[in-house]
Amino acid sequence: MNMSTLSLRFCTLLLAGGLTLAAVPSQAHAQNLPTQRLAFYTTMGDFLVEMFSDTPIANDNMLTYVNSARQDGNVFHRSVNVFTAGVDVIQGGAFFWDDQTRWNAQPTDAPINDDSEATHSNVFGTIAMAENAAGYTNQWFINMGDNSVLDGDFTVFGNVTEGITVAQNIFAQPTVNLGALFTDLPFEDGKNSPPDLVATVDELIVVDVVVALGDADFSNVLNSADIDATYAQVGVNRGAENILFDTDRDGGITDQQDIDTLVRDIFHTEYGDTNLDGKVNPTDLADLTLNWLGTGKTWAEGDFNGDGLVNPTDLADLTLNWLFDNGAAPQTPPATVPEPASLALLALGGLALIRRR
Ligand SMILES: [Ca+2]
Ligand SMILES: [Ca+2]
Ligand SMILES: [Ca+2]
Ligand SMILES: [Ca+2]
Repeated sequence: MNMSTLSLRFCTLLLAGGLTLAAVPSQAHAQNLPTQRLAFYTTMGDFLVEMFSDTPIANDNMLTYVNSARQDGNVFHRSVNVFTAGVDVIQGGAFFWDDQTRWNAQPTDAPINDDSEATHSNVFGTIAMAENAAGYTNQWFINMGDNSVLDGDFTVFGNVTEGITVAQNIFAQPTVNLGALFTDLPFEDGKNSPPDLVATVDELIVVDVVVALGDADFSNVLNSADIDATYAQVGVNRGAENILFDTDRDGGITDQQDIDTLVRDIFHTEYGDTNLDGKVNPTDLADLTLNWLGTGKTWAEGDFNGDGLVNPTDLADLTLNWLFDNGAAPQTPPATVPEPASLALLALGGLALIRRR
């Protein structure tokens, strides 16, 4: 059976069973999936934080601020070293600068408890919750040396697993004393003029955005739009610090392997799962069916290979992963049982089509 024959057969089946398929409710195409990795994009480069699995309170707290964009645009407001403060630390998460309103504090939620504070040591390259007057809220610091003297006082919740040289470079910048909360404010060397005042945000070291790894469209939710955004980068080489689009870390080039990594390692699902609920089932087939032979379609609409078309190649992906289930707790009511016509179609597709990967 060639492709056009299959297409014809599929259309025939659609005519027979499409109305039933169309009646299957489509789930929202946005799942806020758990992640343990956060990408920090700063004005001096990017780094990746992997959160520990045994610090759920601190992790959830961090994700709450990340997913509400309250970790975006904040400055590194404190940089101290062992000679002046007894510890080597760069700190941020709480304050942003606006050229009109000047210093602003990010809104915070109620303080959290700390968890497993003595489990992880404040060694070089770790990240910990910082405490302000209210307790643990949105501030964090990166240990730029062995700060084990702090152990027991702060929850160390992760490691900088990539881009530690970026953090080291930030740590190496000069600081000025602006008093109050900014007695050790780092500037990117050469950009501060005059050195003891802030005139524009360009003089500060800013964390432009923090996102969960995989959130390639910076929407603060992991969803199928991230796959589309990554497909849009295929063939582009964004360099070694390409955290979001080079998910397999092969040197900055975005290709199909990165899409595979995104789908499998980050979203923990397979091709065909249009709604990213961890299952390939009739709901996903309904999405593909509704967009069959359409153009300009998205991953959520059944275009699994990112070419904009929903056609037999995409059906093959769905077919080969049919009834895949990653075991995650269901987020919606159970899907309906596939109708006979759909099963016949899937069987045909599985036999006739060769997977592209
Ligand atoms: Ca997203
Ligand atoms: Ca790559
Ligand atoms: Ca699904
Ligand atoms: Ca396609």
